[in-house]
Amino acid sequence: MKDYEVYSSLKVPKNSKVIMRLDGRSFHSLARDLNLVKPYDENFYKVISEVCRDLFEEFSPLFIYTFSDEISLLFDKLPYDGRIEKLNSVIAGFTSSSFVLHYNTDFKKPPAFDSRIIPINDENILEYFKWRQEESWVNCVNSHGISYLKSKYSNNVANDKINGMSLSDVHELLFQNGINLNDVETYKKRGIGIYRKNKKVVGFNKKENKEQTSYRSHIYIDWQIPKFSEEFFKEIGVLI
Ligand SMILES: Nc1nc2c(ncn2[C@@H]2O[C@H](COP(=O)(O)OP(=O)(O)OP(=O)(O)O)[C@@H](O)[C@H]2O)c(=O)[nH]1
Ligand SMILES: [Mg+2]
Repeated sequence: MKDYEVYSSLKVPKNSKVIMRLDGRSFHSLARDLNLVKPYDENFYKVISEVCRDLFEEFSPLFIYTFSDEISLLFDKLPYDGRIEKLNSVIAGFTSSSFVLHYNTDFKKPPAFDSRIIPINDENILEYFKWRQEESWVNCVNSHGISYLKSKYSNNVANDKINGMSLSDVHELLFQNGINLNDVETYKKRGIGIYRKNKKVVGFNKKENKEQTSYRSHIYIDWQIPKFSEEFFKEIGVLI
């Protein structure tokens, strides 16, 4: 019967870095069911950031990036010998359970995340994360735009209006009405990064009878990430 498990030996290419992207299933409905604050729900973002910490501790990626209901993990070494079925199912399952544990509320339906695997070359890592960060900005402008329009018009009219507008139109509309997106918190515009950072630890060396400085790495949740650049990825040790 094992012969029927035709996909179980499918693996990611050897020696390739890999990005896994998870996305909340029907989180539009989940946001409605849980009465999430629009356009940005601070508690939801805190929960997602803790899910990312769990993912980092469990699977040791190089870097995680998250905004809205999506999470991208960059790996250089993969668990399960790179087996695609294992990776997609275990990591999506782990993410969903972590989300439920951290949310600690009554859900109408069990939340789930989908998962995809993207093999990536070093040269394309920056491009990938810039692409997702650009999407985070689009999401920021549009979600503020639709919230503003819904405060003035019916849902249908607001949806029609925003569909006919470019990103800069929405930006301008918000600005004209006293909402300056420059003043919005960084994580809403650029998302959140999770990576290892060195912490300085000053101890006392009894043998040598003097203070000693060492560095210990810890998982850092960066709510103030810059616009992604080569320098940023070099600084956090993802690119050389
Ligand atoms: N109110 C509120 N909603 C949020 C927030 N973050 C994410 N969402 C919701 O999550 C959705 C994510 O978009 P998508 O992933 O495209 O839509 P989805 O409903 O999850 O659909 P699928 O991913 O295709 O299953 C948004 O449309 C919002 O409705 C938040 O901070 N506040
Ligand atoms: Mg989704």
